[in-house]
Amino acid sequence: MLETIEDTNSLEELEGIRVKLFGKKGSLAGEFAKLKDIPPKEKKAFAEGLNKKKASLQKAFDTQYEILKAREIEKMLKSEAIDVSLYSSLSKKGALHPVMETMDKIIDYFVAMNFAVESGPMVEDDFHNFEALNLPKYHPARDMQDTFYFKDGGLLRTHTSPVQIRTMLETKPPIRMIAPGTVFRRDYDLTHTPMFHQVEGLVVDSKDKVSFANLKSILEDFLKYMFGDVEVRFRPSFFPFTEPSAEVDISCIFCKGDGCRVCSHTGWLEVLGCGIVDQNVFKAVGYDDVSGYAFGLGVERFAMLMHKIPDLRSLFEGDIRLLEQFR
Ligand code: 2NM
Repeated sequence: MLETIEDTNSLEELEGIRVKLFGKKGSLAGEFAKLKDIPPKEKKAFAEGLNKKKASLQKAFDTQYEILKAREIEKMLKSEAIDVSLYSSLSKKGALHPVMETMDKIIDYFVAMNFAVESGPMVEDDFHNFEALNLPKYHPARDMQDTFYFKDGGLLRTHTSPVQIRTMLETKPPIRMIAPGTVFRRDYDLTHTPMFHQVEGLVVDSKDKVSFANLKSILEDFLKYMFGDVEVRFRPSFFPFTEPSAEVDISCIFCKGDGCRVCSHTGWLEVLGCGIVDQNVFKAVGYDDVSGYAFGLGVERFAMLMHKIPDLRSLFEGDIRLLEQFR
């Protein structure tokens, strides 16, 4: 019987033997049944022999079960193996989200222009997000940004400018940097989402090396790189952290300046804010006798204009039908 167990080649075959041997009507049960006809004197020896036989059969069975089970698992693994290197015409390739693709294109330009790429925390404090940027407490300009506050006084940064502050506090001039990143404001409509992305830039050097002309020149070149052959104009504006300040428009890429719904029939699209860094900002970081220019832009707005996407919110819905158009 031992050989029979060891000769089995499948779990099914082994199961057949298990039933024949150990089953209710199996051969072992039959032999145990004979016990009642054995003379009392011989009973003990008979039973001992039988139990020994049963134990050795059980051991052989268990061993054979492990062997066959292992063989079966191996066979299954082989037959179900997936060749991950195999080409399939059904597989779909992912792609960068249009916002990130736009961000990368912006970063590429400034890296080529020798700007360093810096980053910082999204959870900021009052000093780095406001105070150091010439926005003292109770300054009316703080209403310009609706801020998400934490109970402990921390806040979600409303712009990436705190990265400029941290960079200036950590290093000495000259500085030539951009800060791409996620920012947060309490705003939600056709053209605003509570989370969006900015790229801000900062150049600091001795006073003879920084001028508004430098700022104009690099932003004009940048906007032609992003949007092709467009007109660029600078309009006087106000930011607490720059003086003078300007907003930058490009001629409408939809109507070429003739006037349409996207540009509110002005022929111009606002795309950037910029200016000469206010001396109060330098005072806050301990810089003396330097000058600087800075600028900031919203990446989603750039992505919308470049891809002609009408509703900003569609960039955040994760709808595969939108995303598939950018593969
Ligand atoms: C803008 C517009 C104008 C700006 C200023 C600074 C800093 F830290 F140097 F003061 N960083 N970014 C700035 C200036 C940002 O965004 C519309």
